[in-house]
Parts: sequence; structure tokens; C-alpha cells
Amino acid sequence: MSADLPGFRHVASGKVRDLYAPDGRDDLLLLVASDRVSAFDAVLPTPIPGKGALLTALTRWWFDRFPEVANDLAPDESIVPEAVRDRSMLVRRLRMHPVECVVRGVVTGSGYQEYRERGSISGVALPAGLRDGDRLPEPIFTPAFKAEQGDHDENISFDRTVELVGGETAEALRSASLAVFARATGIADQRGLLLADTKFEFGADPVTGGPVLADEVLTSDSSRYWDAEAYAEGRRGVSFDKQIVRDWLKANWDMSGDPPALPPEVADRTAARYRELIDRLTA
Ligand code: PZK
Repeated sequence: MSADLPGFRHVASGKVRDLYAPDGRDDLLLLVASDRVSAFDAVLPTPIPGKGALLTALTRWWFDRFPEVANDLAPDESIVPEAVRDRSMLVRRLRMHPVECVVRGVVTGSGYQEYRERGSISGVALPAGLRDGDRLPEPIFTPAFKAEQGDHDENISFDRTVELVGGETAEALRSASLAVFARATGIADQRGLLLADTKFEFGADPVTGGPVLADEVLTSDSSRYWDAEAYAEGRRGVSFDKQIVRDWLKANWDMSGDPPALPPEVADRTAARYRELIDRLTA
């Protein structure tokens, strides 16, 4: 699943990404984005050509949009192997906060489910009568506790976040998350894209202890991007890039056992959709 990289040792793998450490350096990590795609909690046997490079380019592009927000990119990436250069990031190894910093501008997905059950998400009270896909009056910070691999993250209250990371850090994570989300929403909006929600991860600056934006940022794997025009026409909740895969799987898989291979045409159309997202954002 994860290839051998000369000068690096494999540390961990997620569904679609692999983590390596450079030999002899305990202060750095290499995040490698693969072309694997996941849907309905399964990793498909068919890669999406160019996906890893596109998502990596997207994180780097967003990092550049927020020069005043500290990020984890290493100052010198010259040790990165040629083979994965376009789909990897060499990052400073940080003490990661055990909280996923989710920001929602729209109520959907697990957030909508929780809203229906409790009228709130992560303890944030919301107005009555919201429907799946409705915009929220203003973006909300709905932190989640990182589950063990394979499990789903659990939404937690801000008070629980304070218990986990301390009051000062919790406040800093919330304000940094909301600030980055607000600016990103504005940029996406100018490009006809609705950024429905996203998940940030932060680590602690080794010197100041302040929040450092890490991992993948505002990619379509960590965010929901919707086409603004489709949304306006009432086609809500249609994922910009993975919808083709989801729709094909729904029609061709009973969701048990291993997922089937995608026909080449479906993989190609999906790859084109990933390209369209980055083209529209960065044009
Ligand atoms: C870190 N991940 C998630 C990514 C995987 C898992 N700067 C950092 N310092 C310490 N740890 C991490 C980071 C970052 N970014 C990120 N896990 C740890 C992850 C890719 C592949 F298997």
C-alpha cells in the first residue's frame, strides 16, 4: 500500500495518505498523499490519477493565502524524494492537539444528524427549523475528538475542548479556525464555490506554544465544497469531486464486503472533477 522511499521510514497510513519519517531526523515528517480515494468508509481499489498531487497543491495554495497564520511546512524540502515530490509535504513534527477543529457554515452530514437529535452541534445552540444543507446564521466552531483509526470522530463541546487542551489553547484554536474559515469562504465564494464546512488540525509551536496549522488544509478530502450555482438551484449536498464515485457506488455496490473497481470512465471523470476544483479556486 505505501511504497518504500529511500532515506525514509514508513510511520503510519491513513485511508488515503501515508506518513514517513526521514532517517536520522526526529523533528520532521513527510506526509504523502496517494491517488487512493475513499467513499462510504471504504478505500476503492481504483486510484484517481493525479488526486494526491492536486490535494497537495491545494493545501500549499491555501497556506500561501494565509501568510500570517503559522503552518507546519518545513523551511527546506530539498530532502524530499523525487518520486513523491508533487504529492508530499515535508513538515515540522509538532505536538498535535487531539482535537479536530471543525468549522461549519452549513448544517449537513453528522452535524445535521446531531442538530436533529439535540437542536445543537458540539453544544452550540442553533435556531429551530434548519433543513439539511441550510446555511447557518454564522459559521460555528464544532470541535471533535480524534477517534482511533477506523472509528468516527466524536463531536465535543467547547468546555470539553478546554479540558483537553487548556483554556488559552482552546480559545486560540477556535479563533484561528473561524478566522481562516471566514477568509477561505470569501475566496471560494468569488469562484462560485460554497465552502460548506472544513476540518483543521493544529499542533503546538515548539517555542511559543501557539497554534500551528498542520496537515491537509481546505482540501476536498477535509472539506465540503459545493458548486454555488447547483446549490442555488436546490441541488444541495452534492460534493464537488466525489459525487461521481458515490453515485456510481450506490448503483453498483451493496456496501458490504470489498468495494468494486471503478470503470476507467468513472475514474477519469472523477479526476477531471478534482482538477476542476483546483482550477476554479486558483484561476
Ligand atoms: C501528523 N497526521 C495525519 C497524515 C497519515 C496520518 N506536523 C505534524 N506533526 C506531527 N504529526 C503530524 C503532523 C502533520 N501534519 C499528521 N498524523 C500525524 C496523517 C498523513 C498520513 F497516516
